[in-house]
Amino acid sequence: MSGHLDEIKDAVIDGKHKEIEDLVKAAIEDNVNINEIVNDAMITAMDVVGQKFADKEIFVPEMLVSAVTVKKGLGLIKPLLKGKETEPRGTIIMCTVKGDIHDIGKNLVIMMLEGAGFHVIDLGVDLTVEKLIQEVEKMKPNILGLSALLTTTMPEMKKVIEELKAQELRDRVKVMVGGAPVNAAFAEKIGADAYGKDAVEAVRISRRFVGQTEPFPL
Ligand code: B1M
Repeated sequence: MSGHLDEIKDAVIDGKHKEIEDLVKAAIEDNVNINEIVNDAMITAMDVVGQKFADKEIFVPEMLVSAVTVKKGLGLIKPLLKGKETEPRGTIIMCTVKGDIHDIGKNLVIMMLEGAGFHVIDLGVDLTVEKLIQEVEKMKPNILGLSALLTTTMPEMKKVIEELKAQELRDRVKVMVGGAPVNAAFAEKIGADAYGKDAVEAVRISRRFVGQTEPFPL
């Protein structure tokens, strides 16, 4: 691993939010691959942070400072991912489900989708089923993306899908689910259309889905 990647990874683990931007800038200037900065330095660092939290070596405040550090770093990466397409490929609503405020993964997926030319409506975190259904009816997206990082909030994804069915909207929108505790078997069990393992996979799936839904009534 290049020295830059080690430095960025350590800065995230140690929550050095004042230093992260200079470190990421330096890596970009030295032509370090952006995917490596994100995957091999930042995401790997968050896994270390998660393990330290599980082992009770650190607590919520430290985990939060690491999250802030990643967000600042990603802020510099975002403009570099912007795509060249002028016509949006399709519309995607993204959010983290009710009871869950983790948003780094969701934001990363959004950055990649926007870079690939999708119009993404970010509804943020802790989204109620009711609000989501309202937004689907109003914004008529091709795809609804749901993220969850807690095992306790995964059932919210099922609730959303059931409510889409109850409101006769299920055929009009593809549902993609993702987040660390989610897997393909869970996605299938709750009736989602796809499980996105990571941001790259989410883009691949979204490309496949656009144009495959029944249009919303006018
Ligand atoms: Co939380 N937290 N956290 N946390 N946190 C985890 C998830 C945990 C695994 C840590 C641990 O114990 N090892 C654990 C969950 C355990 C479980 O459910 N079994 C946990 C816990 C317990 C908690 C609290 C309950 C702690 C407490 O208060 N006692 C609390 C819950 C708050 C709440 O949500 N109600 C809490 C709080 C927090 C912070 C606020 C401090 C902070 C979040 C800040 C923020 O997001 N703005 C935080 C953090 C940072 C983490 C860890 C360390 C890192 C998460 C992360 O950002 N990963 C996490 C441990 C871990 O995951 N290793 C942990 C990096 C990110 C890029 O990965 O989100 O998986 P990820 O996204 C990936 C893929 O999953 C995928 O693409 C992304 C890029 O590859 N993906 C999708 C994600 N969404 C997708 C959607 C798609 C497709 C792909 O389509 C729609």
